[in-house]
Parts: sequence; C-alpha cells; structure tokens
Amino acid sequence: SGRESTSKEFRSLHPGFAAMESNCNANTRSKFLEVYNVLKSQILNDSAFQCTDDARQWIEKMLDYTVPGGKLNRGLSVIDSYRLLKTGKEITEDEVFLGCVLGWCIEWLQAYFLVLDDIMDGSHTRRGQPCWFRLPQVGLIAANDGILLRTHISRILKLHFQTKPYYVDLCDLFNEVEFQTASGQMLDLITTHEGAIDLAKYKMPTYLRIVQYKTAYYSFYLPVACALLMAGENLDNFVAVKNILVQMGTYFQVQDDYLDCFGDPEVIGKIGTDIEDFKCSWLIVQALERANESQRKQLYDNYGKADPSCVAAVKAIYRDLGIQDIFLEYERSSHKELISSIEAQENESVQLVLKSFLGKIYKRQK
Ligand code: GPP
Ligand code: MG
Ligand code: MG
Ligand code: MG
Repeated sequence: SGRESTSKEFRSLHPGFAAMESNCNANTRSKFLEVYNVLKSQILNDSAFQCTDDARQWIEKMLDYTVPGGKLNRGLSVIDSYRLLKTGKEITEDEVFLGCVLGWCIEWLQAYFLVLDDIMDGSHTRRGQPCWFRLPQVGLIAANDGILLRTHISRILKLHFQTKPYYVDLCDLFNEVEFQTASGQMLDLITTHEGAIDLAKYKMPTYLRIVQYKTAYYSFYLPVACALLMAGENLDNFVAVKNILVQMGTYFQVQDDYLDCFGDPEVIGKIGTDIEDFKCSWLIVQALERANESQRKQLYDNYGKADPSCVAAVKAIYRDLGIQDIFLEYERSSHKELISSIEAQENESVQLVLKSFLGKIYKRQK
C-alpha cells in the first residue's frame, strides 16, 4: 500500500513527471499502432500464399475491422510489463518492437475469439459497430476468418521469433492458452444448455470455473507470460503470479457481466445479450442466491427470453435485490484481496507489473 500512495504523491508533487509519463504512454501506443501496419503488410505479402487482388482486399478489410479497434489493454500490457520487469535497464528499439509484436499476437487471438464468440452468442454489436458476421457480405465466411486469424498468429510468431531461444515456449504458451479458452467457451455454452433446462444449475463454483477458463488465461496470464519469456524467465517459476492473474481475470469477467446489464452501450461498444441468452452470468448467480420464492419464480419465468418485457422484469428483480450494491462491495473486496496477494510477492518488479495491470481495470466503465 505504501508504494502506491507514494507514487501518487510523487506524481502530484511533480506534474512534469506525470506529463512525461503519459507522453511516454502515448508514444508506446503510437509505436504499437505502427507495428500493426508492419504485421498486416507481412501477412498480405506472405510468400506461402499468393494473394489475388480480391483476397488481399478481403484480408485487409477483415483485419482492419476485427483486430485493432478495441481498448488494446492486453496488447499494450506486454510491452508495459516488459519495461517494468527490466526496470533500471535500457531497453532497445528492437525489444520494444518485439514486445509490440507479441502484444499484437494477443490482440489477434482476441479478434479470433470474438469473431467466433459473437456468432455463438448471436450478438449484434462489438466495439461500437455491427459484429463482423452481421455484415451482409460476410455472414458465415466469418467462421473461416476466425480460423484465418488464428493461423496468422503462428505465422507472426514464426517470422519474428523463430531464432529466439524461447520460441518453443512461446508457441507452447499460445497453444496452452488457446486450449484453456476454448475449453472455457465450451463450459460456457454447455452450461447455458443446462441452465435453460433448470436455472438452479447456476451456482458460484460453476460460474467461477467458466470464467477462469474462458477469460482469465488469455486476457491476464498471457500478456505477462509473454513478457516473462521475452525477459528470459522460466514460466514454471511464476505459478504464484499466474494464480494472482487468474484471480484478476475472474474479477474482470465479473465486471464484463455487470456491464452487460448495467453498462452504457455507448461506452462499452456492445449491447448486452446475457439475459436473453440464458447466460450463467455473475448477476443471475447472485440473484438466485438471494431471491425469495416469488422473485425466484419471476426469474424462472423471464430469464432467457428475447422479449424486452421479460428482460426488463429480470432487471427489475436485480434492482430490488440491490445487485448493483453487491457488485460494488465485491469490487472493493476483490481489489483489496488482490492488492494484499500482490504485496506478498517478493519480487518488486513483479509487484509493479501486477499493480499496473490491476490499475488499468479497477472500476472500469468499459
Ligand atoms: C468472452 O465471453 C469469452 C471469449 C471472448 C472467449 C471466446 C472463446 C472462443 C474459443 C471463441 P463473453 O461472450 O461474455 O464476451 P463478450 O461479452 O465480449 O461477448
Ligand atoms: Mg460468449
Ligand atoms: Mg459474447
Ligand atoms: Mg459478456
């Protein structure tokens, strides 16, 4: 706790430093965006596939539509984390470039998941625009585009990391995390089937298992693990760090579920569908734990229906049960727990990496 308040104090006493720091972040972001263009042109000029003009146009449009339009938190975290791990040491232009490349591999992975997830969830909007598969000229070609995005990751890793001593570990890391995420997605989808038969299936341990796998590994562990590999570390020595990141990822998905219902669609860039889709969301699990007989019946009658009046009935019960306040309390207590687990870490730069990650998502609105 000491460190965080000291650094805040330091920043308020040295506004010049704060400006320099945010300028440095702005530089990282623009550098990061430049690297996207490099990678895109390498994919378009990949010698293993002779692009026709039509193919080139399709791939370029698909990439621009699905890859760079998000918050870029995951991608930027690789280079941020790498910098913190190397605190006090100069880092070269080349290292910055490679950190950005790995960051983009995570953004590519995210694009691949989201293109397919939106088909599976029947979503309409993503990042403030129609989902890729909703475009009339796209439709189910989006399924193959998802696969294509996934293959791009291997192409990029091969092109830029093939000669690095940590190349095999990097490929293995992406494979493991993809496996965990697809397994989590499966749990999400089959649990939704069960819940549609009997809502009572939605309990906290089931929920936690789904979100750990579908979100936490790729969103939180993966960026830090990439930075650790680049820094020459052995991931087997960072199991405690992984556990903290998985906790953080769980907290992040609880926020996602909360925002699906109570967030501003203009700000989050997507219109929530969890209630309509019968999802095992943190909100319904909390509501079922607290509902009386009549509220429970209301939830059973209205959850999982596309009819806006049913959705409104579910939201009214969430309000009556004070779910928003329960969320605020959860947010406060999980932040506190995370901070204390982080401060129990002996490695100071690892502490900084974890705190910077947590700072990016605490009380997020989008
Ligand atoms: C997000 O869940 C989960 C993923 C993006 C993983 C998808 C994995 C695949 C293998 C396709 P969500 O549906 O709650 O996300 P959102 O609210 O952004 O649609
Ligand atoms: Mg989903
Ligand atoms: Mg979804
Ligand atoms: Mg969601």
